Amino acid sequence: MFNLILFGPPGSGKGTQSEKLVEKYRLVHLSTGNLLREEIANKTPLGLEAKNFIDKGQLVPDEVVIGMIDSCLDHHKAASGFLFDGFPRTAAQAQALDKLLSLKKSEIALVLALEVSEEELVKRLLNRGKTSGRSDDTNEKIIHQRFTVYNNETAPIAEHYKKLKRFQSIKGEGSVEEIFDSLCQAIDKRMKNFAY
Ligand code: B4P
Repeated sequence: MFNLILFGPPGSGKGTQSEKLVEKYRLVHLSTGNLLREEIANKTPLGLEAKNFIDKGQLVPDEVVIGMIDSCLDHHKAASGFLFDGFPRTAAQAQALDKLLSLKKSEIALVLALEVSEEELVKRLLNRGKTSGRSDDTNEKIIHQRFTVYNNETAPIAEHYKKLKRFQSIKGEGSVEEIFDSLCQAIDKRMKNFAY
């Protein structure tokens, strides 16, 4: 299996690039953001709980998202690889992911981190908020709260993957196609040297 994590702050283009990458590399796309929004749209108890956190710019509790990922991995037993989009976001989630993959005798092959300035991120998120109806994208205060959570809880887990030499930063500003090309180059290079 070839497992990839797309890493980066809110609005860095993880969702946008994931859609293109899963098509090209035939990976199963696991976006915790999309899974949570589906639960919210279906008004499930999990969705109602998650909405409270998302609306405030906070992370949904670890046990909720880890449980979701666990059951998704179970549903795709024959997958040739996964693209994790927006997961892991905390140290506990990163540890849980390592454990779940090792049970499948697998691991993370590569973490690609999209680098985008905060000014550009705010612009993109407010712009998406105009049409998406996403409550977490319309209020600039909530957007800044999401950046604070990212800097405190998510950014530090990059160290774990840097130690394993599985981490690479990618310039996340420019056209969607330019960024996609940079991501593909990094993936192709890693695939050549990865036994799976
Ligand atoms: P997510 O759904 O993961 O979303 P995101 O971080 O806001 O956005 P992403 O980086 O995917 O940006 P996109 O491509 O859409 O998370 C939402 C919330 O769910 C979190 O805040 C949290 O509360 C909760 N959650 C999710 N996962 C969790 C976890 N593991 N643990 C706990 N809680 C969790 O791009 C953004 C915009 O930019 C789009 O409008 C796009 O069109 C535009 N754009 C993209 N690329 C561009 C480019 N190159 N140039 C210009 N614009 C671009």
